Amino acid sequence: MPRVVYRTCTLCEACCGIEVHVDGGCVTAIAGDQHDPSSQGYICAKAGALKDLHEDPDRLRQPIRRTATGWEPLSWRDAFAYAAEGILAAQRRHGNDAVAIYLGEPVVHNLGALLFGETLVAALGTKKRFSANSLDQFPKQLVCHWMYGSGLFVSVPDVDRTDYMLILGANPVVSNGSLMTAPGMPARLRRIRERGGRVVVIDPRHTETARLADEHHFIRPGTDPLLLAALIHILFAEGRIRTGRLGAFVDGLAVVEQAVAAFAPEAASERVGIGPETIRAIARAFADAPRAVCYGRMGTNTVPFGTTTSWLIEVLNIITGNLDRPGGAMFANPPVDVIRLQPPTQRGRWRSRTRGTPEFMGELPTATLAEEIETPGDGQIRALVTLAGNPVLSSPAGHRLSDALRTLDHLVSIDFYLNETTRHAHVILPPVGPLERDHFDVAFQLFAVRNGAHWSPAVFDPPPDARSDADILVALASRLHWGRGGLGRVQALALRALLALGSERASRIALDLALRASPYGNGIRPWRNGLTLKRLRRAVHGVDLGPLQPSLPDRLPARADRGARRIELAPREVVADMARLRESLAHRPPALVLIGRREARTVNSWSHNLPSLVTGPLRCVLDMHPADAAARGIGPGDRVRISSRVGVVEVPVRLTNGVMPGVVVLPHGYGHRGDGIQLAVAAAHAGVSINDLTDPAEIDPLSGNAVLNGFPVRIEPRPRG
Ligand SMILES: Nc1nc2c(c(=O)[nH]1)N[C@H]1C(S)=C(S)[C@@H](COP(=O)(O)OP(=O)(O)OC[C@H]3O[C@@H](n4cnc5c(=O)[nH]c(N)nc54)[C@H](O)[C@@H]3O)O[C@H]1N2
Ligand SMILES: Nc1nc2c(c(=O)[nH]1)N[C@H]1C(S)=C(S)[C@@H](COP(=O)(O)OP(=O)(O)OC[C@H]3O[C@@H](n4cnc5c(=O)[nH]c(N)nc54)[C@H](O)[C@@H]3O)O[C@H]1N2
Ligand code: SF4
Ligand SMILES: [Mo]
Repeated sequence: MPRVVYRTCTLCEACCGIEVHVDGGCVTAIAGDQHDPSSQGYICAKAGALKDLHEDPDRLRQPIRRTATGWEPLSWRDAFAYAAEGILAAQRRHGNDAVAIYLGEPVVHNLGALLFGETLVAALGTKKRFSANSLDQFPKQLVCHWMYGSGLFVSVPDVDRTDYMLILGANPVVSNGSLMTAPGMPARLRRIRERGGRVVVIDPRHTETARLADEHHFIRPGTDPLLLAALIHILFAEGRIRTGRLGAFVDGLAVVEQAVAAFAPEAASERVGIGPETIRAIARAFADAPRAVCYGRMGTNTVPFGTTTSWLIEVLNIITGNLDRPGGAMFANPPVDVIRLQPPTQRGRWRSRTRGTPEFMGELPTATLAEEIETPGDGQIRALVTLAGNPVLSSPAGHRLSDALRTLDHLVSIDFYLNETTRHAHVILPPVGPLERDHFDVAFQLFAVRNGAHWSPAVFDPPPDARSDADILVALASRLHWGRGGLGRVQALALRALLALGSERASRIALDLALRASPYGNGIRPWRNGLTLKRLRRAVHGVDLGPLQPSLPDRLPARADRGARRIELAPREVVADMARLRESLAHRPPALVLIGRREARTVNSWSHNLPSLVTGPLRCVLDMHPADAAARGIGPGDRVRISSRVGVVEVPVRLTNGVMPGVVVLPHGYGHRGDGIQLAVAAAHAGVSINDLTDPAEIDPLSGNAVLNGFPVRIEPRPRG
């Protein structure tokens, strides 16, 4: 019988509502759900690939173990025992911190992995936790931790009500928005202009987003903090500071004025690559707009001044009175209030053994993972668990990490692909695919531009003897606990309850309680008409919970270091970093720097095995300005050799005026070449990995975030023969 299941797409942060049309065990079509209040029918080209993923013959459906003669299937029982044994052995011999965990990006698109990943981390009892967070948005989260009191209390651009949107280092038309859950960005940007507003894009590339903007300015990679400091400098110099009602609970305005004093537009302009008069015009237009917002993403985070740049963006929004007001930068009020349900975020409880960087939110920088494995001594990593991650393609010097993984005593990968990372595993525990499990977005409602909630039921029953991420995590955690007893009493009781209920029922109960406890819920009063899981499940298209509301200072998270609910406009460590920024003005910039690129039909490193996403022309090509090419004797379509401090790759070149001279652009997520991967389609579109060039020695010193954009490279024509 044909049927339709309504749910959300789990492939990116937009969380679009989709209709999955099914006949028997087959997906017949995937369409946008017109009745989803958030996405209203919008989907991108990737949604249809959920069908490919469901059907992918390369997707692992049974645990496998590496043997001297190749991979060997084994039962779940044996797989869990084998996985746990190796971890326990390493911990017995070398201590808990000899076992690390890496959590990849898809964890946040997976309710079970999000909830029970924490259970596994607790059972491991290790300080060696790594994730994609430190390859991505940690700078922004650290700034929110310092300024607002929680790394999870993240400001979001109110794109639907703003009159002026200044976009730095983000390409939401292709990425579909990040730390901004806003499906259908092209239409939302167009509507800003239709209502008389302006969209201004600052990017070293003339991006797909820039094409929809009123203004686009090239910027030299990594210099956004200079531009932002100059904008703020102008606002102080011209007496345009208007904190409005925020003034009552913001501290540190005078410190900020001091901190930007040296950054007049004339001082910054040359390095930034934007003229002083243009910088002045942007500052004035931003300040004069009735409602304005500055929004920065990957290009402002994965750079040497990631934290300081992210801070200056918040400062610009606050000193123009645009924080916590419609059309500015606002805070979502999610149906599962993660901030209230979790202990406050922390930093600096321990440090990286090799680099001395402080832990943030329990994590160490992923840029240090390889050296933590390589460097002998107390706390050397001997065993690793990867959960939904492919750090060999996604982290700096991935080729070096690949070699390091080979030396581990034990690697357990929870993943449904045999890819560049998991091929080094001793055992792979593959979960079901996204259509075979329920889902609810806990993470992305925190970043939504409009409050809402959507329950996504499984489209198919999982195949017999299959396990979800939740099942796998709980089973592995309990085996570790039985073997070592690492959990505290409360956690051990919770684990027992989990095992008794089953992870699926346990997640539903937890979610129902969280919804009831939220401002939209009925508490436990059955006569009140609030949100419960039952009601949510009946609303198959999802529910709208209204526009974002001003909510400060009341909702500023309570924090240990300050009694009152106040905003710290000038956190000490970022202010101190302004000295480093000043010094950077004196450095000679490299002749050629490399930045990344996302393309419409990719999902980081793991979409290239989905046939519908790899059709069309070759996409792992280097974009280069014709003048830079001519200076090096390079013609269109030539293969070139790119070298950085850490590696060399060869790719074809595409000449375009759409990049700034002095900047070259390569997409990430490619490089499907290693022996022993089981990705037939991806291997035919292998490309090269940009992360064989990125340098793990370069990090943002405050957050430990990796530098993935704007690093120096040399480019030569490939030697012939
Ligand atoms: N140079 C450069 N590097 C980058 C970036 C860049 O812009 N430039 N971007 C960075 C960013 S923003 C991110 S977020 C990271 C991503 O870094 P990672 O998360 O390490 O890498 P992904 O490519 O997302 O790989 C996800 C893995 O999860 C598996 N997977 C998918 N769904 C599931 C699931 O439901 N359960 C389980 N168990 N596994 C699943 C896939 O098979 C794949 O192996 O890459 C970063 N790396
Ligand atoms: N199609 C697709 N969508 C995705 C993903 C994907 O792989 N493919 N990945 C998802 C993930 S994990 C994330 S985190 C988001 C990321 O979402 P975005 O941040 O919106 O995506 P990016 O394409 O990385 O955009 C970064 C932009 O910064 C620019 N840039 C680079 N360096 C600088 C700089 O120094 N200054 C300035 N001003 N700009 C700079 C780049 O040219 C690029 O346009 O996308 C998500 N959505
Ligand atoms: S934008 Fe595309 S990939 Fe992202 S959630 Fe929507 S349909 Fe899925
Ligand atoms: Mo990301």
